Amino acid sequence: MSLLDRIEYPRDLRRLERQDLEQVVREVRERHIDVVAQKGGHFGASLGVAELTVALHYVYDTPRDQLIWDTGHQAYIHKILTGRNERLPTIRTRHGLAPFLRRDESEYDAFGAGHASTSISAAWGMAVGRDLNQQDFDVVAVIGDSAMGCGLAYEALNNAGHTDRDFVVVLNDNDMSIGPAVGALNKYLTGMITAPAYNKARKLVKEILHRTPSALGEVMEEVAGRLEESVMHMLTPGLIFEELGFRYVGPVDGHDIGQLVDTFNRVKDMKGPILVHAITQKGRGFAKAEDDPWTWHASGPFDKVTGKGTGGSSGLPRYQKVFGKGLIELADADSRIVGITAAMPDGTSTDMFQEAHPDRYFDVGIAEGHAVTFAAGLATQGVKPIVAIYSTFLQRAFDNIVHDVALQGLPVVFGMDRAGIAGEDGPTHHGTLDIVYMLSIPGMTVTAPKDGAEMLALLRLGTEQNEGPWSVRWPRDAVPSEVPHLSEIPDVEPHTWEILRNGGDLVYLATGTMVSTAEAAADELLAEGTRATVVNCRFLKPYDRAVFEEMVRSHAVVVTVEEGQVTNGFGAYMSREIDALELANRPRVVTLGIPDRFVEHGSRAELLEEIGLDAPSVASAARHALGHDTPVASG
Ligand SMILES: Cc1ncc(C[n+]2csc(CCOP(=O)(O)OP(=O)(O)O)c2C)c(N)n1
Repeated sequence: MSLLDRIEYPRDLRRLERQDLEQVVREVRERHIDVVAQKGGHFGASLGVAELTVALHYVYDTPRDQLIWDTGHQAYIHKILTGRNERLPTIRTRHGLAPFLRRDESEYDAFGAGHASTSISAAWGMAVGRDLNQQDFDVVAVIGDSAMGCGLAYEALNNAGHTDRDFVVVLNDNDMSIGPAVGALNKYLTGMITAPAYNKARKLVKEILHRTPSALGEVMEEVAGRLEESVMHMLTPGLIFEELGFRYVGPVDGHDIGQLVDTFNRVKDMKGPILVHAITQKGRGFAKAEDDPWTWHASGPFDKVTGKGTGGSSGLPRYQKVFGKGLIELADADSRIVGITAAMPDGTSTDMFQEAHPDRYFDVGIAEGHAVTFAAGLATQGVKPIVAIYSTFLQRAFDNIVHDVALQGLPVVFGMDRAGIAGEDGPTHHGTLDIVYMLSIPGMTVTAPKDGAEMLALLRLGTEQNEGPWSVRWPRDAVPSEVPHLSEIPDVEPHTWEILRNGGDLVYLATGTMVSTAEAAADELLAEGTRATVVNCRFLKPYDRAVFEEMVRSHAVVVTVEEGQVTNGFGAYMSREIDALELANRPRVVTLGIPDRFVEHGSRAELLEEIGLDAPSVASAARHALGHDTPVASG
């Protein structure tokens, strides 16, 4: 029987002897590798924190002590040790374990996660709440070095430092984001630790201080120890945290389970805000991931021996790749174009652009708000920034878009990837709100292409105009048809819609991905003798006034379809515009979109069907509006 078989919850782990922990670490790593090899999922980060996870649950009395993991992509081993080992293979599948952390999934998930850099703020709130409630437990946040580069983390450190509240932050420093870690903090942390001068100095201090004859006894040993700690603080990366009012502990070897257990036991007895700096290696224990942690941040199913992917892929490229290639083509043609990403070079395919135009590529780290205001600054200088950020992460930058870009009428182009249902990554990653928030901003041009070629045409048009901000959204999906080279893609006339077919019984005003869905629904209806008009509403705002009026005046039923929140979305906007026409015969308006609730994780197809955005549901909504519902057979 393996040790892991005896561990269902951390209390079982805490019953083991210290010398057993190394074996536990080996077994949880093996389990994690097995499951991700079979099912796919986030990979390298959990391998890197295997020792940390075991040590934290061993030393701290979880769930009474609150453990807050930042982002949650590194929490597979935490899930293994907290009652979810058996269900781990269901992770990221519909009705299975959540991809990240959720308070309603386990009492061991002290705080929900999915977006980066929230852990210190949340943990600080918990520590203050604990003190207000006069309770007594430990609060420990674990944050990666890239997440530590986000402004939110510093707002929290700034708030928490120089207080006397007990509170621990563990900095998991693996020198990686999803791709290479960027920025000055990263250089500072790794520069200090890897500099030969630092290691030499550290050795020297140790030697000098401990050379004192042991005859002087334990007192001198202790004094020497303390002196060593103080001198080290001046030499280690701890200085920055010490200045912020944290007691710095480290750097500790994050793969030495004994050292980690000792450190956390010591930290448990210390008072005030403490920062433990653990050095780890992303992908640890799986050679291919150690060698190439970027590729192995997340993976589809793979062969454990060869590392080769075992999942299939469709023939057509993904939108993100079409964007990456198109961005290069746009920049080839216009030297003022630059590309910006916020720590998602491969997720947005801006890594392709980096290779082609390294001097015009900017990875700002996990700093979406900064990315947007930085782009605004560039735009004041006549540079043409294309900011590529996932729809869900751009939520963070709402005020930057409003205050720094739109209010100043600056021509910044926003490329929003993963717009709509993001599939297996679940509610933290679905891009359900961008239509709503972009529509609400005065002066923002809001567009949604029906395919890859139109996406590039809209991006090109965005970079050619000088009037103000411009947004283009695309899904986490393959494009529906081949995409030619940019030079062969016809121009799109500004603010125009495209009538794809004329029916007469009803009109679908469809946006983005929902254009092909509406066409499929129209095919279904046609087979029953119902003729639908389908309009590609690629400009959501400003919209095509002429076609809009023509459609609204000539159809008794208008069905809007969007892959975004239906509350305050495109349909709501159109409905209001229809009201404003004050027609004697106002058409019946049906608005289809993502319902007013958080949608769980699952495949895109499963979820679109669940929320009524698949072709049969879109057809049946029209049928219902026309009063053509087929009677349900009874009996
Ligand atoms: C606000 C936000 N932006 C971007 C991401 C995408 N993302 C997930 S993990 C990650 C890298 C995290 O790096 P680090 O914090 O160092 O943890 P590691 O993976 O190295 O353990 C990024 C950029 C996110 N989850 N949230």
